[in-house]
Amino acid sequence: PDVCVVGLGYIGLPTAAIFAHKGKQVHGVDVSPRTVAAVNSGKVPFVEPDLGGFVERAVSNGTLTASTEPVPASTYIIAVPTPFHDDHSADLSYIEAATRAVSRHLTGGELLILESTSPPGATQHMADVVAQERPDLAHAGIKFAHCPERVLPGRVMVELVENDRIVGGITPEAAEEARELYRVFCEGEILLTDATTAEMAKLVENSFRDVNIAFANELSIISDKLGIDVWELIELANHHPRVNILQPGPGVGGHCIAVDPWFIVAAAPDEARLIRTAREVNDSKPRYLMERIRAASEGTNEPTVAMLGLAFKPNIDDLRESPALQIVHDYAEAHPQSRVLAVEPHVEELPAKLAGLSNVRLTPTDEAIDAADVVVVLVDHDAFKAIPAHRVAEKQVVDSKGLWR
Ligand code: SAJ
Repeated sequence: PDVCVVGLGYIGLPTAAIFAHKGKQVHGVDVSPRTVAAVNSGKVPFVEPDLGGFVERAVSNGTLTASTEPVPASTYIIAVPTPFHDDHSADLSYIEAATRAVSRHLTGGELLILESTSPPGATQHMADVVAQERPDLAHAGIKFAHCPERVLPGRVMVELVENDRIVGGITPEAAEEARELYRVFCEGEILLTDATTAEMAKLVENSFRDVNIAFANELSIISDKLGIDVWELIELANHHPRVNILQPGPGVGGHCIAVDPWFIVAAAPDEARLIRTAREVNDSKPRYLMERIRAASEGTNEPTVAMLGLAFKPNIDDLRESPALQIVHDYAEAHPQSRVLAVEPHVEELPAKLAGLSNVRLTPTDEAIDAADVVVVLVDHDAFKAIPAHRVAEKQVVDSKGLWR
């Protein structure tokens, strides 16, 4: 094949499918036999609009195949997870394992591209792993580059094509070659740099958003203390031509923005003071809201609390690293005498994390509001925005998203 993509998740599979769509011969690799079987039968094992059609067509016309082991190819793209350890430093074991698996098939002259979001130095580390595994190929012209993805889940097939991309090479030749490859489908600008700058660019983009959300979250806590409406405050301040404050909420979720800034902190612990504090501010927001819920239910024996939303952001069914889910779990666990009615129109059953708590029940929106002493807004799904304020006029309300200002 022309391209071998290792890791068929949220990034690897769309990338494999779009290369195949553009006529490249692509082989996908995943450690999960279930994922491999799904792809080989033209199916997508997760939810992403439009991806299904691309995969189905590519598999049926033979341009996309999959297996659990890499195969010889001229280019390898590694798109595996980079979780973090308890001390917040990056866990590179998936990248290392993928690189070792690929190493066995190298013959010289190949291009290896790291797409996984990675701490500074990870691309060089990949080169070091290959050097260690294959000393026989020390002068065989193997090239290494980092090309971070920046697509928004839910819009991946559009953003893959339209977004600008950064390509960082261990050498300028590696970057040039990677640019030629991405030109096949990328209609945005492709900007060249070195590998470490490319690694940092991705981390910095998500940290920028994290720091700005932390600013909004801090303002919401200050506003509560001063007895003013943070939503009105932000709206007014944003009328200034050079001010654009983001929206506060229950915290920051998902598997990117709440993770990536820690890689910068781990790389420069004494210097990354603002970035670390922003993480701490956002991570502490669930605890702050739990205290507000407790205060709102004070004086009510065995209070019934309606919790609106479990997802990590509006209008999706993704519960990964969701602060809303954490709040519902922690509150229910700490207050066994409370009856917790979890409302999430995008899921059909109580998520595993809540299933063990006997005082939590997945409840339809209207039923939960009618039964509640306290109504808590955790996610601003469109379905909740349609609820008129008079429906909660008689209730205690803790509104983390400013639904009923
Ligand atoms: N959030 C707020 N207030 C806001 C905006 C967001 O509290 O004003 C919260 C959301 O509710 C959510 C979290 O932040 O819990 C993150 O949501 P998001 O929509 O900002 O971002 P993600 O995690 O879905 O995707 C991000 C994107 N990065 C940037 O916008 C800089 C995406 O482009 C990246 O590709 C993706 O991370 C990634 O994979 O790294």
